[in-house]
Amino acid sequence: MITVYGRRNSSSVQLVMWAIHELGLEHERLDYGHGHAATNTDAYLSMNPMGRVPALVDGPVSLFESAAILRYLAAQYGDEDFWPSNPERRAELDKWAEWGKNTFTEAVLDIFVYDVRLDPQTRDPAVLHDAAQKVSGLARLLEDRIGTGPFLSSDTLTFADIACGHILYRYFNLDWPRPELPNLKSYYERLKKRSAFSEHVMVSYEDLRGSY
Ligand SMILES: N[C@@H](CCC(=O)N[C@@H](CS)C(=O)NCC(=O)O)C(=O)O
Repeated sequence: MITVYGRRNSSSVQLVMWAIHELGLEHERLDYGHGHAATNTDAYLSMNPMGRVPALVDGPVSLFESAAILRYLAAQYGDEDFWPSNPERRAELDKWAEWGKNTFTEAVLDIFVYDVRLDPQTRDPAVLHDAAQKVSGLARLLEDRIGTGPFLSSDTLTFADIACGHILYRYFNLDWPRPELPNLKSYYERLKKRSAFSEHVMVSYEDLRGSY
């Protein structure tokens, strides 16, 4: 049985939970992190020495870092479509998975911090301007890569869609001047139709408002 430690309004936890549900894995999720059980205990730090969420335990396997967890789940439980065994085919997707989880997600989270986590009194509009410029440029890359899709692999959803797509709920719901990108919008609409996405990624972040 897989155990996930982490609150459902964390984007890193959402990435893991989306993957678990796409793969149909038996699991439990326990609420840890901001506003929930503490992550600075010895027991928790033995699973994730960063004291962050998520952590995952699957029998003898104990992991932290959501992208590493995603790749583990994909390699252990995914089929050939979700996690291609051919190194070239997988690497073509993995470069976008890496970019999605690091470059793109981190940039979107700068807008998240501005729009949601900061007290409105402390916001500097110049910060939003710079973050919006950056995210817009990155989103245009994803727009071109997706094209008419339907997914990054072109026909079926893979681990790379989860790494890139898990942050799109925030991308499309935060208050910022989004560029018009029709391919990205259609891709998001396709993801929204998946029950694993709507249940585990489209999660309210209102509890995090003003929490910096
Ligand atoms: N790179 C890490 C980031 C982990 C991280 O920063 N998690 C945030 C939530 S997204 C966290 O633990 N926040 C503090 C808390 O919830 O106590 C990963 O992808 O797992």
